[in-house]
Amino acid sequence: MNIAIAILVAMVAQAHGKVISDTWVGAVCVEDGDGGSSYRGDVAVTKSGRDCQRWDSKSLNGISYPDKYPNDGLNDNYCRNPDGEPGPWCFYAEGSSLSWGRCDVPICNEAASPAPSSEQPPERLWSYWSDFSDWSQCSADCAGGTRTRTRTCLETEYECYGESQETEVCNPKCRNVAYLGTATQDSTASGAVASRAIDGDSNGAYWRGSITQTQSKGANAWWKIEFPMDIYMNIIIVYGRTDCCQERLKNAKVYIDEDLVFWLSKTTNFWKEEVNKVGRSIKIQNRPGNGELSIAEVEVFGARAS
Ligand SMILES: [Ca+2]
Repeated sequence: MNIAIAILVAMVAQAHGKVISDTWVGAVCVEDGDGGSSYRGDVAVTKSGRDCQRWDSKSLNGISYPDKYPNDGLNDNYCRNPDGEPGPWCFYAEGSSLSWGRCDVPICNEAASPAPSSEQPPERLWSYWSDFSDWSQCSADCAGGTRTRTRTCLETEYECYGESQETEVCNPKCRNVAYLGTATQDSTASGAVASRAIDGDSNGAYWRGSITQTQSKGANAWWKIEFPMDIYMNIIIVYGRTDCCQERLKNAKVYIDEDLVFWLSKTTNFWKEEVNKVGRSIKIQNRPGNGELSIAEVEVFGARAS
C-alpha cells in the first residue's frame, strides 16, 4: 500500500468510524441500507426525545442484553441495533413500564441519499402503554382460578412493546389440601382402606388399588377426613368408581363438621361442589338401602385458615 492509498483509507475510516490504535471499533453513522448494526456512536436518546436506559440495567425485563449480544457494542446507554431492527434503538422508562424506540442517528453520506418523498409513510415509532386496568374477577377462588388485567396502546397508529394482557393464578396457596387430613371409615373390606381416597389417585377402576370400600352397607357406611387445623374449603370434589356400582353412592350426604353441605345427588362417578366453608372435617354418609361405600378420591381445594 503506497502512502497516498494509506492516507485515503485512513480518511475514509475516520469519516465513517472510530479508529483506536489502528483498530476499527465501529461506525459513528449508519450506512444506507445496513440497519446500523455496526453503529457505535454516542446517540443515547430516542426519536421521541426519551433518554435511553443503560443496556446493563437490571430493569430490562430481567434480561442481560450485553451478555445476550456480547459483540454488538451494548455499552452505557447508547443506541444500538443488535437484533436486526431497521435501525439503532434503545429502551426507555415509561412510568413503571418499559418501552423502546428508534433513535435518530446520523446517516453516512446523507447528502447523497435521496430526499424522502412526502408520499412515503412516516417511519414507525414505538408507542407506550396506559396503566393496567384493575384485575378482573377470578374465574374461581381455587382449583386453578385465574384473573386478568389489560392495558391499551396509547397511540393507535404505532405499536407498543410487550403484551396488552396479563394473567395470573388467583390464589396460589389454594390447592388440594386433603393430604393434610387423616381418613377413617366405619369398616374396611378387602384391605380397601380409607386413606385410598386421599392418595392423590382418582382412578375409578377398583383393581388399580386406589379405592376405598366399607364392609357395611347403607346408612351404616361412612367415610371421614379430619384435619388437625381449621381449613378454608372452597371446592370439594368426590370421585366414585368407574367400573361398576355407581348407584351405591347415590344421594349419600356430605357434611362439613356437623353441617350437611351437599348430596351426591346423581348416579355418576364425579361430583364437584363449591362450599366456601371453614371446618375441620368432611364426612360422607351413605343412604339407607345403598350398598357398600366406595370412594376413589376426595379432593379439597382450599388452604389453611390461619
Ligand atoms: Ca384414590
